[in-house]
Amino acid sequence: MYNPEKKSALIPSSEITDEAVFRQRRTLIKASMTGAAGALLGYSAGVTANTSATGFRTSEELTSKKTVTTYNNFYELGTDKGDPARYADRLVTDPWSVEIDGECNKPGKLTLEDVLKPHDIEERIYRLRCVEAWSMVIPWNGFSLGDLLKRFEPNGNAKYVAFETIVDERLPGQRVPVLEWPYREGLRMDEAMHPLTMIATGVYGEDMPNQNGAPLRLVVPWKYGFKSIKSIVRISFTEKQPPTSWNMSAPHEYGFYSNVNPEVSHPRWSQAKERRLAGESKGISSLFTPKVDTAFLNGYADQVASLYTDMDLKKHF
Ligand SMILES: Nc1nc2c(c(=O)[nH]1)N[C@H]1C(S)=C(S)[C@@H](COP(=O)(O)O)O[C@H]1N2
Ligand SMILES: [Mo]
Repeated sequence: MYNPEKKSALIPSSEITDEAVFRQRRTLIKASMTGAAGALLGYSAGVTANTSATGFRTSEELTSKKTVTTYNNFYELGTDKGDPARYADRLVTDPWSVEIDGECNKPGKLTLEDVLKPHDIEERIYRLRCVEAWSMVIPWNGFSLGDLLKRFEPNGNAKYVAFETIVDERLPGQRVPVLEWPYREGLRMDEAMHPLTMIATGVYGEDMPNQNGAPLRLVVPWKYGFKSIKSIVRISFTEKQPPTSWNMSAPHEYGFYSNVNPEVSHPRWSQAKERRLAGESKGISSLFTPKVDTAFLNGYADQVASLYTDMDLKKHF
């Protein structure tokens, strides 16, 4: 089994920037003050600037609300990182409904209110690691996807869950065939039911901004960001592995699983490090955005590695 702690101890000291060392010390101080044992262990084990995330929170410095809401990927609104915020009002979220279909006993079309009403909203601080090698630490509001899925009573044939984003002629990005619309994503049933997998309805304690995927989106913290599909209008229980947008567009570059893995390079770049857009950093163009080691399963290995025992994650990338 791949051990991220071991790997981190092997990184030559020449790769440790002053900035990383500074941040490491600062986090150590923070961790010892709050008694965050997980963070402390993560740091003492090696030079990595990643702590392991325990439960629903990581103790790392939050990415600023400004960066979280202005540096986005949401191709329905455009491919530039600034487009989603720029064209946010083109996404109309009222009225909103979600269609549930496929292998379940209780399919149907639910209003947004019916989808959300029975669920208690809590805050979870998750890392989100984009396949483009930048990452953020984001305080989401929402609940476990599994609690929602159970309500529809998936049957014995339900092996996967598929998700679709809204299609609407008012969305400027959908006039361009960069991807085949609707945007689609999918999870294996056990991944979907894992308590870390989240339906987010807000960020920074406020309603979800349109550019972040209002009114409800997925957040799967141990997978590359593109799995966290925004503005969901359909959830389908399927027996076969469902088609997913990025895999359809470039199958040799983006697999179905897309678990964050520093050992498996993207064909065009390494995935071993990431630029952490923390604090007030303005986005990836900032020269001062520090690079940190990418952690196996984005630091959530203790919680989710058991989903992949006996699977070759180089083959199932
Ligand atoms: N519908 C839809 N969902 C999407 C995307 C998209 O283009 N369309 N981009 C994905 C990618 S690549 C990333 S990294 C995350 C970014 O989420 P954020 O903008 O809230 O940080 O959303 C994901 N969900
Ligand atoms: Mo991404």
